[in-house]
Amino acid sequence: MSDCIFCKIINKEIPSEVVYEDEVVLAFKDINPVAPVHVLIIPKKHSESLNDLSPEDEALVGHLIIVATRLAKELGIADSGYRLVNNCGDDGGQVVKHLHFHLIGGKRLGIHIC
Ligand code: DGP
Repeated sequence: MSDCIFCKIINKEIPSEVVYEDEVVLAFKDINPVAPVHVLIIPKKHSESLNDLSPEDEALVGHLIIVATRLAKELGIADSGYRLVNNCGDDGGQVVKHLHFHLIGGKRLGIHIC
């Protein structure tokens, strides 16, 4: 989508610190990290949110999560623990309307989820 900031990051029109990339997924450092490790994992195909997914996206979503677990290991937070978060829609706190998962870790996170 032409006005989507994450599509621009995928297309390298906006710079980012990429930590992983393949044909269908991009992972890059969040511009406003809330923890020592804060990476965004996104599908290259534009979907606005989890609400846009269909059964055909099952493998893609599985791949996004497997990439997240691999990155957690590579970034050294797998053993200590981490959070994999999706904000869906306005009430869910989603600001950027391109599906993404936050991989957050490297410190003891608060227990509150709302
Ligand atoms: P969310 O609230 O779930 O939509 O989180 C969006 C995240 O995207 C937020 O943590 C900040 C991050 N973000 C927004 N714009 C940019 C950008 O241009 N570059 C990078 N690296 N991250 C961005």
